[in-house]
Amino acid sequence: MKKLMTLCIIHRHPNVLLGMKKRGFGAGRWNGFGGKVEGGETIENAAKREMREEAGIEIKNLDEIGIIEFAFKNNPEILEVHIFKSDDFSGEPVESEEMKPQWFHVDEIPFEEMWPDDIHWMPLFLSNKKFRGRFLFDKPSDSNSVSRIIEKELSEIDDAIL
Ligand code: 8OG
Repeated sequence: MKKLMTLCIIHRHPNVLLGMKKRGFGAGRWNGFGGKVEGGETIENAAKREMREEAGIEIKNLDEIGIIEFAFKNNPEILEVHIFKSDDFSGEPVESEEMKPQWFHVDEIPFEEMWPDDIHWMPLFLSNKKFRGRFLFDKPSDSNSVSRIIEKELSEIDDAIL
């Protein structure tokens, strides 16, 4: 069973826009903005909608940079997360019920307070290299328990085939 998800990070060098997730899956962590793709919606439109809902900004243009599959041990569900980058938006990021946005310098990304896989693919993201990956975690993650990566595959891929 696969669940399609989006994750969008605004990158206006030397800063990136992250949000502190206030509730639900991944609460207590800094992350990009995103969520589930709904029926009848393109993945790109889902990414834009989530940015609007979670940070109050309107994305004009975005690029798909990576696709990562996440799985948790003893759970057949796979989260297929499509990772987008944008520097082209209107409006000012505002706090929503779900996220508290904040700009970070690329040298000060708070990896200790992020999903443990992010430190692996963020360098590719920041240097505009496209990638595909798969991470298996030992257990589902919530704000009270640390989950660890038990399998990791990550490769940079040709621009044309993402
Ligand atoms: O709708 P919901 O709030 O559950 O969406 C979860 C968000 O978290 C969605 O944007 C996808 C994203 N996400 C995962 N796993 C991981 C991960 O390992 N790293 C990062 N950075 N984001 C993730 O679902």
